[in-house]
Amino acid sequence: METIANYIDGRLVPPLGGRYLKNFEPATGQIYSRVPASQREDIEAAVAAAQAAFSPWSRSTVDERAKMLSRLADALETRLDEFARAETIDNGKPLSLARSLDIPRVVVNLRFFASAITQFASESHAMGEQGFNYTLRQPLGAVACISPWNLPLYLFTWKIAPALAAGNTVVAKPSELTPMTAYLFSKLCIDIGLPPGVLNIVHGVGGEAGQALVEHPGIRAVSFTGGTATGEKIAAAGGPRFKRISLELGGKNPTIVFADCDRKKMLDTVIRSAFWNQGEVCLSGSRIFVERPYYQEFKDELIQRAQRLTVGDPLEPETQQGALVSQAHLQKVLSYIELAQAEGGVLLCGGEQVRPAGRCQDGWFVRPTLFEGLAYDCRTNQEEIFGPVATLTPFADEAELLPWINSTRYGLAASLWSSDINRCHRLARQIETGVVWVNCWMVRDLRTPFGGVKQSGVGREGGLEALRFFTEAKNVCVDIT
Ligand code: TXE
Repeated sequence: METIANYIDGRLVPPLGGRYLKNFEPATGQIYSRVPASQREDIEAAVAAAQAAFSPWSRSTVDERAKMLSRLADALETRLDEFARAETIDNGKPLSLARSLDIPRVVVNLRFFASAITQFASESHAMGEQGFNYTLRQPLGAVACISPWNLPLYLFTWKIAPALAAGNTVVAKPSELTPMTAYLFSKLCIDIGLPPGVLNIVHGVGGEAGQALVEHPGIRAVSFTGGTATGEKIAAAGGPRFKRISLELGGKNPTIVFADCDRKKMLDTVIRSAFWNQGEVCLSGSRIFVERPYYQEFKDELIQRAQRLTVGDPLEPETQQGALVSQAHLQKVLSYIELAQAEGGVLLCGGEQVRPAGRCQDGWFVRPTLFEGLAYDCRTNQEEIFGPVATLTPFADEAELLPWINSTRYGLAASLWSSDINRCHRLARQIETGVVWVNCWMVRDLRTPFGGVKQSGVGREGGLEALRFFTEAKNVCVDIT
């Protein structure tokens, strides 16, 4: 059984307290490795290493930092299959997805910020004959990146890449449920010669290692992706310590289908937006609103497609739906399926745990599930389930639809389907989310601002927004009179 190590000051080290957590393979329900249960003293060591590395790293040239990130991307690209397999075993997602999306996106994240930092400019404000101002964008120091389990290395690198590119040093804590690819990544950092202390990776439980990291006085900023309840704790710990905080939290995203849309393209996409990655995506379209005249036809087609999705061993090439990340999460999703029925929902398909024959019989699988007949404001339609469960609701017109869409405490993303261009622009303005996709879903241009409103988060990631988050603006005012 593999024992995962922390990566501190350029070395792989055991947790100082010697405690470990069990790491499970979701597809089999079996323990397959051990993860450090790091504590405050491990965080102390990692922050000290990051602080010591800050001066040389922040003074290195933009080209030097870009080169390091590119080297990491190149090294990872040659080991794509190994990383994809490790991600699948650790998280439960289909290998086809880890191979085509997760790990290629890691390479893109690293390359994108290697390039973006070379284009990162700052402002200048002229004051006529009196002089001028210019803005320096300086790195903050040691920063924390805390990432979740649903897109493990993808979201991990989405945070560390801009932080490092901007000249900060990092203490990162991956989710304790999916630590493996971050561990493999730490070996890659050693292989390519990343200077010690620039990136430190500490594994452990959120409430222990994560909380100690957020509270540490040496940490200047915290970039977090995870659940809204955890986001609240991070804001509560970081706020009074005046840390800069970016929070990417949950979602309860509407998919809005008008009868005049391109139906083939829409159906191909909606089936993915509802069930892709087992619905464990903050952007997943879990509330599907359909214009009434098209409702019955849409419903019949979506049910058929959902029933055709193959659920099973994520390592098998034909599998489309893998396992949920943990037993606790499986129980959470099943409890929402019960709740939906108690709230009067009509089960259209799925609604049950699956026990595939063979090596995955004890894994944590749920069949893609659709409900109809639920009020827009019931708990099933208001709370984030984060599993393969979506609801269908017919609507009459925009006036009826809008309050329903905007009724949740979340506001991350929406996907809007219609060929009426004016309607699309009109609704895009009125939907209360940080991202609106028109006639698409999950199309990502990494230069765009990414994040949510209301309880979906604070701040924006992506492109210049991320580089601005990880730098401090200093105005230098020059009087030339
Ligand atoms: O995630 P947590 P959980 C949602 C989804 C899911 C729910 C709970 O609805 O069912 O959140 O998931 C670290 N201080 N999302 O509890 O706890 C933790 O170790 C510092 C949406 O598994 O938010 C991990 O590294 N860190 C989401 C990270 O936070 C703490 C993705 C995320 O875990 C901490 C995941 C603390 N006090 C879940 N407590 C999205 N937005 O994509 C935990 N952590």
